[in-house]
Amino acid sequence: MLSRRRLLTLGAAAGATGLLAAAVPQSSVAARSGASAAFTVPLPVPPVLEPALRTATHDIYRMTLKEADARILPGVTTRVRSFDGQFPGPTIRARRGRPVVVQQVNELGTPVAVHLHGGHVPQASDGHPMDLIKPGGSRTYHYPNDQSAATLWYHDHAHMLESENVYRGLSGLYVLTDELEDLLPLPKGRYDVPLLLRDAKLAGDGALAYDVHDIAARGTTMVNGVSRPYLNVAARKYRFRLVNVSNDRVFAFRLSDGSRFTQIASDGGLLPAPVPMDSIGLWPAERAEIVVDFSSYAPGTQLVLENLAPYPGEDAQIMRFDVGGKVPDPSRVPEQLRPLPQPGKPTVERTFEMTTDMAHDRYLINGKEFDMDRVDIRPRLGVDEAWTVSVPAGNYAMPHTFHTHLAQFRVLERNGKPPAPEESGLKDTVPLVPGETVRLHVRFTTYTGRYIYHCHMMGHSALGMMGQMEITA
Ligand SMILES: [Cu+2]
Repeated sequence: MLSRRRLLTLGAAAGATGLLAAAVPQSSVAARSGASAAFTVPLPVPPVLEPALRTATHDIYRMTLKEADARILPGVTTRVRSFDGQFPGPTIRARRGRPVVVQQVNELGTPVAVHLHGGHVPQASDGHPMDLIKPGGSRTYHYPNDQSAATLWYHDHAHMLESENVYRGLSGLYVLTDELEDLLPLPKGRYDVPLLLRDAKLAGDGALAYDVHDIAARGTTMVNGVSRPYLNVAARKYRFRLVNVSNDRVFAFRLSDGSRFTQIASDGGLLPAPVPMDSIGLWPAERAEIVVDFSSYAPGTQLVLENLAPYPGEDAQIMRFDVGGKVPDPSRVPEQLRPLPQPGKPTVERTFEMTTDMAHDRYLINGKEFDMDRVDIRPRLGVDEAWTVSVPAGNYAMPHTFHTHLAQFRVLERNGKPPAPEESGLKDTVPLVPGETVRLHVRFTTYTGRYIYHCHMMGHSALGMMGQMEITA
């Protein structure tokens, strides 16, 4: 069940951003949003990239960043910035303990920096906003894959350019698996489907229209790069990897008949135990994995994935599941998924206040805009830290998402209370509406050097809501 706290959070976000405030699962979004366009396009699944080379110890990939034509709307061509000609980018499937090397060749006219979101990677491979690949250049990133199975994603992070680059298409999926996850009887193979969700504003000719501020005008939603797809599903259980690859869009999903599903993972991988839900919030850069059981539906049933928090006048329908016949289903959701250690007792306290100075279009952390020449905090390796992140009430009623590079953290408290079960696993991105405070447990291991933390509403990070840390041994 969606916790009351989480629901209130979503409701507050909806109100705060001018979305419909009535984010109530029982209400009929379909009725409210009126007539809708048909679901005419089958859901594409981003292709899994083949390694250019497999050595005894590494998988080596090569991608080219270049412009490409996408088909977001049926019969309409949209020019995008792409990884390897794909929109979204190709999927990398990686295995814990087996490092991946990716050479990125930049054939775009803009500098880029490729960041593996949620990844535990050495500094030189983190895609720091100043470590740019200039047009015509290339860079090789090393991903050790020394962390638990998780749904990660890669995207551009070039300072002040990331917002437009990502908006124009520079993101893709990175699925990390491990032995522990393999042993669980969860839906696998073709029954494990990624859903990369985002929005955009399309001009009359199909071109992507980008305005860093005009986030409410992005009325075209996409799943895996197309608007309003359908997916033929068998009457059995599926695992869906929901990834919000939007710049600034807050989603809250439900199934059109209000039926329950089960959340099994958050940003950093499997939760300790499954959480039944009837709706789920997903903020920019967050991931949630859910299992949906279609076995109780008659063949021919159509279920719509709806957004409970559309902007006024927006279509709330995201995609449709068309249920087919029953097939054997050996999968199940076990009562225990993956135990998580109790976080250590923090010995360092830090505070991060996220504010906006609208008069000057400045987005600040602790009163400062990002400065690449300034180090804001200096965490030590292996030290348990508590980070208190807040968005002051009344701060232009602007929600934010706090994300740190390099570490998966744990939410210790939200507004002074223990986090909801679905927020109790490994996280790297956490939403806040004005008036909220979260207390996080953060601990850096293995890698030293300069990394960043920032708001993952990309319009905000591009306008300065970012800080720099230097991690030392
Ligand atoms: Cu923000």
